Amino acid sequence: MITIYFAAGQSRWQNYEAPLRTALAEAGIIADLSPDCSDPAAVFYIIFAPGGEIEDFTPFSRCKAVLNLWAGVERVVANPTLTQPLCRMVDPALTAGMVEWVLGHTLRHHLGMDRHIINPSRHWEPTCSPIAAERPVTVMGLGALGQACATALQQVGFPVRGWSRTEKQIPGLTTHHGTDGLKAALTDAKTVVLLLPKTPATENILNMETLSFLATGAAILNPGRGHLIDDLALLAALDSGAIGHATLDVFRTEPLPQEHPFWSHPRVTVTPHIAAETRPNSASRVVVDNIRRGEAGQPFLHLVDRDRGY
Ligand code: NDP
Ligand code: OXD
Repeated sequence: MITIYFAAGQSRWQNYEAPLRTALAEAGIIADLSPDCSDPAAVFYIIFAPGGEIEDFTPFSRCKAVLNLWAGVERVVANPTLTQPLCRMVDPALTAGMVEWVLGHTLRHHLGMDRHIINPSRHWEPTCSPIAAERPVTVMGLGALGQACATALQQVGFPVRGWSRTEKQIPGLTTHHGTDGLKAALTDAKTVVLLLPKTPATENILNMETLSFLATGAAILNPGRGHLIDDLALLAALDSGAIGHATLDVFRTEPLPQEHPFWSHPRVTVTPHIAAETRPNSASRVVVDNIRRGEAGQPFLHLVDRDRGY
């Protein structure tokens, strides 16, 4: 019998208890799974989410892994008390959700859908949009989510460039990497999708200079993290028309404060950090697979590199 502490909050427990118990049973793992913990030293695995119960991991002296329900780890990765392996969420359903959000919002801007959806003056003006092949898209971040989105966009017909920290070769995509590759990745892009993690190196990656590399009127989609964009530089670029629209799902402060100019800007769409949710059924199978691996002495999947910060 192994002890698993669900330290991701009571409200999540409602949604996760049944799927986790099912996944454990399917994996043949007999476990004491609970959202309460009276003896931290008895815990073998912690299922974690930011804002949950644990700030100090020190008492969990026999814990084999901390299994984060979020893909992003910036709120736990630098915790100095965390010495156990940290695994992040790579969930097929979360990835599918992100692909759908990115495709949907890319196509909204590409097709100019707003012109017809919001047309109170009943203006009849047939226009012929360029096809996807004429509208280059750049995906910043080619990890689990970025690669899936880039590939889906490419399959729709967009010429897709990707940018990552290390060099990559991905069929159908033009790839760039590192600081030296940033300008080539962004130059003349009509749509930019940000799927980078929050680390010191990615802070303000879209700023006054890098925004100027994009095609005039480009659309920006940010489902990554708020700090990836210099907000003031973006607002200035939107005001001047250099950037046509920004669809933002993540912000430096969440919920986005009521007085923030993004709410009222005509060229900004705010979505409330819903681009891709971790889905309990599939996420439970991911978590349990890592527990199974830990018990079988196999390496954990989706391990976070603490030095890199993601
Ligand atoms: P991954 O860790 O799989 O991928 C991260 C990518 O970013 C990698 O390609 C990595 O490069 C690249 N990268 C990291 N640092 C740099 C850098 N300094 N310069 C260039 N590239 C860099 O993450 P995921 O794809 O799973 O998720 C990405 C982010 O999406 C999460 O961190 C989270 O912030 C956000 N997210 C948002 C959600 C939402 O609902 N809005 C839901 C889930 C996630 P390399 O491959 O070379 O290491
Ligand atoms: C995540 C997120 O990181 O929802 O999983 O942003």
